Amino acid sequence: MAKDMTLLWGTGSPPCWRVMIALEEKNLQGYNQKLLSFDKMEHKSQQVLDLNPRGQLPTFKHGDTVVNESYAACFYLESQFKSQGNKLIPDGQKEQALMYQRMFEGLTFYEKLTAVIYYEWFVPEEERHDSALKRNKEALTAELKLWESYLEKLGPNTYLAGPAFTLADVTVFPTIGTIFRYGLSAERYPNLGAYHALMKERPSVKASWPPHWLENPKGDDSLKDL
Ligand SMILES: N[C@@H](CCC(=O)N[C@@H](CS)C(=O)NCC(=O)O)C(=O)O
Repeated sequence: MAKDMTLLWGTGSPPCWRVMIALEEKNLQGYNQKLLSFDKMEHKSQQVLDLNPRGQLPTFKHGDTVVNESYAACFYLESQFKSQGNKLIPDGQKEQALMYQRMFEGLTFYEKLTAVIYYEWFVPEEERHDSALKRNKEALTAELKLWESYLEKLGPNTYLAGPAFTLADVTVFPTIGTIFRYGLSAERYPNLGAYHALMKERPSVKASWPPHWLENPKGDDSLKDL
């Protein structure tokens, strides 16, 4: 089945990682995949642009259907392969509402993360200000405290929307994994630390762990003081 799927992706990209986790959870291993290099600007190659005019990764195709946005691809896979692999949208009214809520808050979380870790990539040198980066770090810290409190309220060994693993974990974990890669302190954020440890052991997450993180297990630690 997965032979008619193609994923163009980049290592360490949280949006790509979301789709890779979803594919694993739905037992869709064996899809065609091509690892592209952002450094070499391969995300702007004709192969990508033909499918994705934004020139972004992930770029994903199933048969002749293209679904590039990572959230869209995750919803699409769950809906098309409902009874295959793990069920990713809970039936319960409260659990479902919380899942949607956390998924879309996850976009804000990701935006606040990138405003810090990709600051130099996003902002040309002459427009950078220490005060702006400081403000972005404060906004990320406030966001981290919010997620820490969400997990604390749910209790130990929880996923983001309650006791079941859902699309909220598929879409938001790559952000949390990246934050720890950049040195976030599990002592200062014990609930996020426990969640990160739980998710690291999940087969879908292990199978899709960014290859360059495996090669260099120690990332930079620019978020260690948040
Ligand atoms: N909203 C898109 C975002 C994808 C995205 O931002 N991808 C980044 C890599 S993490 C990218 O390709 N950036 C290159 C660019 O925008 O030119 C999604 O969730 O799929």
